[in-house]
Amino acid sequence: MISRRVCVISLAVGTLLATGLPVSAKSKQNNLIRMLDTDNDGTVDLAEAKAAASATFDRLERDKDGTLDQHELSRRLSAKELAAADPDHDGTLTKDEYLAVVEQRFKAADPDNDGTLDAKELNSSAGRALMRLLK
Ligand SMILES: [Ca+2]
Ligand SMILES: [Ca+2]
Ligand SMILES: [Ca+2]
Repeated sequence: MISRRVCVISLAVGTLLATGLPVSAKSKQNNLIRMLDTDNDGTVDLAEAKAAASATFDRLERDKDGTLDQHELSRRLSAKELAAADPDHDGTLTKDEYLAVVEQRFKAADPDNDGTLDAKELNSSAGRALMRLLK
């Protein structure tokens, strides 16, 4: 699957409708949304989160053995979280396993269950846990 990010990135620059959003502290979060929001609808859906996570996986996967170990994951997952996400208990995550954690965290960050994350949801503790896997 090829990300649509490349073609949409130029659109994202032009469409900055920050009117309804208070507080300057939010602007960092908005940058985050714009970075992930490849269809430019103002929210992050699961496909967008997974596309970002997949790119992050490839970036973190320095020794190119196809999996992320605790060292490569750094502090994105605790040892306990890694163990829970690692059904074959070999101490590493394949991309599928990594994306499964992303999906779990996405759902945890989407309490209204509408399939998208807005700025407020991304900024919740569950949303921030998700973001750690995406960047
Ligand atoms: Ca979107
Ligand atoms: Ca590796
Ligand atoms: Ca939502």
